Amino acid sequence: MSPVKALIFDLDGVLVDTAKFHFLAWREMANVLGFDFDEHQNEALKGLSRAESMTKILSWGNVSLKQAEVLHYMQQKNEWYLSYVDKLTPKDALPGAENFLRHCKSYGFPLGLGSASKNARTILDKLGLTPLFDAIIDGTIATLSKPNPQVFLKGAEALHTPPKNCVVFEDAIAGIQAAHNAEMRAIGIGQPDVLSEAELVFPSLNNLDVTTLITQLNEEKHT
Ligand code: B16
Ligand code: MG
Repeated sequence: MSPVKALIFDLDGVLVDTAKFHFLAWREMANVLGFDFDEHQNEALKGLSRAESMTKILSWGNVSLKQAEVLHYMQQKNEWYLSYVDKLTPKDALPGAENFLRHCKSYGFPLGLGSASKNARTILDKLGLTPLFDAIIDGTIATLSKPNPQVFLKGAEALHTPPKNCVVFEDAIAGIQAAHNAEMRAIGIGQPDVLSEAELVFPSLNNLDVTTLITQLNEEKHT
């Protein structure tokens, strides 16, 4: 059993709920293009890159655009999205997130962020969480989307820790798969039926104890 030496966190859905802002901004764009989509469809966008989300949304509306228009609308969506992000404060971190990060740090674990978002640093700054991270790998550094393991492998490298000694916290199925593709163990944050591929699943980071969690992980038959 490989000892746990470093922890890597996804951002959206684990530390903060920015999915609702992505939804509002993408929906604004869809409405400008003459169609609509709902929150259920939005679930399928979680963890996807901006460009992949754009492709999926345009297919829902049966809209085809020239490449220059695609870039224009993605930029417009990002501006709308950032206008919501701009209002974030430290109180918007998900329940228990900051406490858990501090608790893990107090046990000496190096912490990494592994997010597909190109806006990850802005969001962490708004939440006041940036100083807690020893490495931040975001969508400006990782070019291959989850379930590709690139974002987490780069995180492990930046934390000077072999992948097998890293544990990932993720809310998206593709993110759990990315962790496993990196030969890391994955803790799901969300619903057990959705995140059944994860070694362990919790509803949130609230009230988690890192030593108990590692004990449970070591008892897991899949590890
Ligand atoms: P941006 P995560 C992801 O963040 C979101 O889940 C996904 O919905 C979004 O499309 C992606 O970031 C890119 O975000 O447009 O800000 O670059 O879950 O990997 O932290
Ligand atoms: Mg996520």
